[in-house]
Amino acid sequence: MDRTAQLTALRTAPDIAYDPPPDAASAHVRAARVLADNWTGGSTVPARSLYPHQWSWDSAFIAIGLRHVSPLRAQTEMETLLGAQWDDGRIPHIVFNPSVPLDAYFPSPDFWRSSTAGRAAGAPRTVQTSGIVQPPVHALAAWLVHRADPGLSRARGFLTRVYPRLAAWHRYLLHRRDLGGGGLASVVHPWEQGMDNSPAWDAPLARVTPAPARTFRRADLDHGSPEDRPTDLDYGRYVRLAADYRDGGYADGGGAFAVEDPAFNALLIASEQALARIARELGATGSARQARAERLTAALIERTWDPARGIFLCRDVRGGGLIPERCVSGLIPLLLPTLPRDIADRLVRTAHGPHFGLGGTTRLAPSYDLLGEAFDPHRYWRGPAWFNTGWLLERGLRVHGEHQRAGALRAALLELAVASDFAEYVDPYTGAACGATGFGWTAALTLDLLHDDTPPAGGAAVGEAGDIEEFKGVKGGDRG
Ligand code: 9WN
Repeated sequence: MDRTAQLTALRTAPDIAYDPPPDAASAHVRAARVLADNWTGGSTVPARSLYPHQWSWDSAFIAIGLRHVSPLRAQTEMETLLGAQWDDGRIPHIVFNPSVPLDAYFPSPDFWRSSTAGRAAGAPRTVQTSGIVQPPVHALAAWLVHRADPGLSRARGFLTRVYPRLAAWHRYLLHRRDLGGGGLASVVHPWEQGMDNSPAWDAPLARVTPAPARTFRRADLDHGSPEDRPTDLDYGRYVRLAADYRDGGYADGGGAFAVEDPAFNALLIASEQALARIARELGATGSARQARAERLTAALIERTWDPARGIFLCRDVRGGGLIPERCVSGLIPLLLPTLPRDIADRLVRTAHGPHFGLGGTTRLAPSYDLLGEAFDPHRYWRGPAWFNTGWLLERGLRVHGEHQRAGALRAALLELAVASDFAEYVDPYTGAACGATGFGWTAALTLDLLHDDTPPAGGAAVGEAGDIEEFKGVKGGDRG
């Protein structure tokens, strides 16, 4: 065991609260074990060696799976993350574990200097965090966690406590991050969108002067192969953007990089719909939130839908214009039940066509266009398939009544997650494992897929009425 793993090791092995099948090698037990191994007492690390702290959207996905194992731990996961929220509403993308050595991950707390450089923006004093954000999956996760055990949730006042924080988070994104002026939230760093090395960033990043390689030391290369990870030049640009943001006190508005991303905004919309449900559970009407979700959906279509390509694109707010790269983020709006039917149908066709190969040449949807110039089946976010995007697409297919295709995708996700030992990502053609194994959201979303007992193919099923109905929102229509 390396030093980081020792320091973050479990104090006590948590119980598995649900009733797993007796076969210790079953997918349920193996996935639950990953989450147990990655649990640090208040949250779950994405991967012990490569990512030894708490990550924002990882924690949301992890909570979605963890709720089937321990609703209490799932609530705690969210509460720990929200405990590190800044006064301006932002939820930082990393919450650092103080017992992990500084050199275990770069950029470390002494790079971000949140409690000093972030003071004006209201960074917490007692916990060290990064200063950027990640996709807003949190309200959706909180609602799904609540639904796993409403009695426990009500007894602990879970929603009552998290709702104001989630509302402040959305306010931050909608007001401070509307850098394009069209109603959508912009990301100000590739790490914020979560698909760090996507070819969609190449053009906007080209304007950024890289920080010299000698000024930082990459810890990711201690664990991952350089051919699979972003290049030093990419890292130099990531560092420059983050350092400039920090040196400006994490104030929003003036940075060199600002992009409206369809997945980030689709997740904001899905979470706004979830906040409407939380508001209703707490006795309010939620109607203003539902109306806002509909306005955001209209803005998403107006600003990022490309009818000719049949996919949503990223909009480069600084360079002005759509970035003509087909990335999996452009398929994610399928998860929105309120998407017009013709757009949903086009997205389904694009996902199953030559650019993403679902149901044909690929096992899982690649992160980037199979026919794109920058495609590489192994390099970070430039081709490999991730399980969180697969899970979102599976839900999107089901929400839009594509049960057979959703069933096929679900079966592939489950098979490859287990066969790859819950890999961080896989080769989209072969399913071969890449990156870390024992990866948090891969295990968690496996549990979520296993928990849903919808038959792999066929019409709407009895077991489906729960989460998917909740996910659909007011206007959702099942075409199954
Ligand atoms: C930077 C933790 C995170 C994920 C991201 C993924 C990767 C970090 C990195 O790991 O990003 O945040 O060091 O590359 O791209 O989606 O949240 O799992």
